[in-house]
Amino acid sequence: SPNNTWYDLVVIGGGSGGLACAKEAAGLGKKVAVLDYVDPSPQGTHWDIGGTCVNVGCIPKKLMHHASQMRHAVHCAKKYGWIAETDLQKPNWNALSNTIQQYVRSLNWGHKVQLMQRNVSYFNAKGQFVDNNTIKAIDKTKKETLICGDKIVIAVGGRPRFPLIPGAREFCMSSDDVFWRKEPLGKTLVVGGSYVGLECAGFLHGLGIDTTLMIRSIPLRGFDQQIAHLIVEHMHEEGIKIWNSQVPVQVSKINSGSLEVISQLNDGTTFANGFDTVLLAIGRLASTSELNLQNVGIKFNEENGKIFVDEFDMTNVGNIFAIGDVAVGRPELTPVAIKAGKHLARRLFDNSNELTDYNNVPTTVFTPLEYGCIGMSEEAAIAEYGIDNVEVFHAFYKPLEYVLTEQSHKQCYIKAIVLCQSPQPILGLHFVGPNSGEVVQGFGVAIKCGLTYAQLSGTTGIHPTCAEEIVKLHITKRSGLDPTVTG
Ligand code: FAD
Ligand code: NA7
Repeated sequence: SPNNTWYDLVVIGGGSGGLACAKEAAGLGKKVAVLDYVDPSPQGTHWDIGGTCVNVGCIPKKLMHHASQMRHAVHCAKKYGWIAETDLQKPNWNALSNTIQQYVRSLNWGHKVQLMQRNVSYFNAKGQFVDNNTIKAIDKTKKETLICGDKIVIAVGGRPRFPLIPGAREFCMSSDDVFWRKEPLGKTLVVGGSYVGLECAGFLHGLGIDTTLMIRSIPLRGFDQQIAHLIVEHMHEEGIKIWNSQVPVQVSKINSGSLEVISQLNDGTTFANGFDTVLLAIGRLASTSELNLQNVGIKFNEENGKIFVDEFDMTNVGNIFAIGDVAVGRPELTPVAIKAGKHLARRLFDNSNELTDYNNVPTTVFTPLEYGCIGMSEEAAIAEYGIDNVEVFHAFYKPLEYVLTEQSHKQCYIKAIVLCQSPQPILGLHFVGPNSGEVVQGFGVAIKCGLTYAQLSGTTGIHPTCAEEIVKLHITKRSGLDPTVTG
């Protein structure tokens, strides 16, 4: 009955991880509650159930990326004999964002239906710990409900971080806002060298927006740096302005209504520039500051709010678990959060002992030229095994689909990092080119199975594709030979 507020499982956060965990537990016959609540961004943007991926992450991002890739479509079609009067300039932003938002709303609705079908109780309310079995749920009218659970799962994810500089929260947006904006952005500055910053700068430029990307140190920290630089070089050649080694120190609104950004170089020099929009992508903070973790003594990292967990995703409090972006040391990716949620529910309620494998997780950066990878970067492999024990096979190749349209293939590159010691397992695979995510997914399966260089080379290619260049890799970096693929 609605008055009975005791559950087998209470999940705080209805995003990728929380929903997966709740649905799995309900499927195992357990009584489950999910709380999901979205605090508006400093710019006032808010959204419905489903979390970051559905509303302000993977889904709208990939759709914007895809839309931006269409810019060349008519131009290229003409080369293939299609008759078109004009080239595409820029889309109607309002039409594009409406289409994406409509789709996102259909996903929100789908999540609610799925919870209903599995008899999961959904509370559109913010959760806070009272004690280690009791959660206070506060809805938008400030009404409070106490919800009790045997097991509690924290899956609250994170939100964009804002720098402590004048004007950041008042005048700048983040990835939480860009997908929900009704009006076109105008001349835009994107700040941050993370994948989120690069992807946003990439699709905005592709959508015909005058775009500048500001990077404080290196692009894509943690990713293979040779590839990171190829990606940024490609963005620069596409026409995105790249401003290196600087940070914004102040943002203010000037009379015309546009924004003045004061930036500072490493040597202390400052200068001012005007933009219509400033998008900050300088990292994320876990959404734990209002959970009252101290009420139950849950240990977390003071710097980024992330919760410490063991290999079973358990916090230091025995009946409380944390999964997804909110947990320390987990790759911040949707499929990782979903797997963690499902596995946790099975361990808690189905006598399973299967753990989530947080290693060798494939991923793709959806920059204008996509970058897919799995496993170690070249520098990480060398740091771990020593330069003499690592062989790097590489190739610059030309996608067939680029030939007739004279698109630049300068940065289309592949490398496999191989451990020299028999049986020569592949430690890392990096692919830059069209449809990277589609290409790397299958190789991810092989690497999880322990793929060796001999097995890779023993595989027959599919012709004519870009992916076949991976099984054809044979030039080592050490040899110094030209890695350009010729016919
Ligand atoms: P979330 O999905 O963030 O869900 C947490 C939910 O909890 C949210 O709805 C939040 O509002 C709610 N909440 C927070 N506090 C409370 C509270 N106290 N009470 C109730 N509810 C609360 N990953 C990929 O795999 N591929 C991609 O292409 C990709 N692109 C991305 C692009 C961008 C711009 C961003 C920002 C992220 C992207 N990610 C991508 C990462 C992915 O979105 C996250 O890893 C994933 O959503 C994490 O899931 P989660 O369940 O941990 O948290
Ligand atoms: P990351 O990966 O922490 O990246 C943050 C980026 O923003 C990074 O390029 C930082 O540069 C930059 N940054 C940080 N603070 C500032 C300030 N104050 N000014 C300018 N630039 C700044 O964050 P994400 O949340 O985007 O990535 C999440 C996950 O993606 C991460 O866990 C990885 O698995 C991949 P820096 O390199 O520090 O100089």
